[in-house]
Amino acid sequence: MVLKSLTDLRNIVAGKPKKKLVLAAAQDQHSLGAVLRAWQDNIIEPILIGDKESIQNICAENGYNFSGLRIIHEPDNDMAIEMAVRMLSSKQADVLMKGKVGTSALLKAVLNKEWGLRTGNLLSHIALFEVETYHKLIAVTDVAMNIAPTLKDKISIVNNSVAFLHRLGYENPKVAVLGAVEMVNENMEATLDAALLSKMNQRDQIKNCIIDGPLAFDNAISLESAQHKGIKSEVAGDTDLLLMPDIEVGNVLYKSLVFFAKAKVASIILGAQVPIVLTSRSDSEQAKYDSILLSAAASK
Ligand code: COD
Repeated sequence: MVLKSLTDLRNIVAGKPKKKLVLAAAQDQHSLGAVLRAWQDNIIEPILIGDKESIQNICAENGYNFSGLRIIHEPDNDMAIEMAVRMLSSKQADVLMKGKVGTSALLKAVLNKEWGLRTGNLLSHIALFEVETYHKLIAVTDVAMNIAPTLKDKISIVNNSVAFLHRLGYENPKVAVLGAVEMVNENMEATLDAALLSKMNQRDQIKNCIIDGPLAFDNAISLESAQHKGIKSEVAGDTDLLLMPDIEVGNVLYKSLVFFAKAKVASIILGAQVPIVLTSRSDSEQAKYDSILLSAAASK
């Protein structure tokens, strides 16, 4: 099975018990709007931690119905993050979501050695895009957490992503490892890593997926473009997952898809004890809602 649209996630969520989601530093309009909509739609049971008065004011100003909502008053953002993370590490909830705080502040708390949400695995970010010009959803990793992944990190990022896609119903996802060119160039490290990952996949060192690379972006997503260059590949033109060489390339692709191609997106952090919804401030309320849906679909 492959997913064609983000609304397909609803079918996956429909068969699962409702998840408890903790929103840290909840005084953020788009996050609150998305969380309350997901609550209404019976996808999650929210717990809000943050400045109670601001939360209530935002709800009142935007006409959000907040009666019966669980709000824990903690006006200090660092304390709110810590309380939220501790609630998850002590198994009182199922999903963590970032509210009005910086990405790295939340990630540092998640990585806290004493009370964080580490598992011993590398944590990585994955985004699922619905782009009008592509025939199915396309996943992109890592555009937000690992800054300059080594080959070892890339193996973990692929493994995290493939396990996640399996949970969504994919049997053998097709993984394109991106470079600037499709030939191995000893001066371009991304192409060397790509070739090694492909070989490791052929030798069953990385399982349950088909990896090919290096592939330039056009070859990865367009069969015509790959054929034009004479590339023979099971992945080219039918990629399920794009592996980025680093965070800059990933972040620029993410923003280009959203702002130029008007793509819809949902994203989460994988590899921690629980899924983490970590959308950026520029993401729309719809993207936050779809990310909540994705976190519920990804939860066991
Ligand atoms: N998975 C598991 N453990 C990790 C990871 C990871 N991805 N990254 C770091 N750690 C562990 C390290 O092993 C170490 O034990 C500890 O955490 C601290 O590691 P540092 O010193 O390398 O990392 P930090 O704390 O300086 O930074 C970690 C961040 C995740 C905050 C950092 O990598 C970061 O800022 N990433 C980019 C976040 C960002 O700005 N995204 C915005 C794009 S929208």
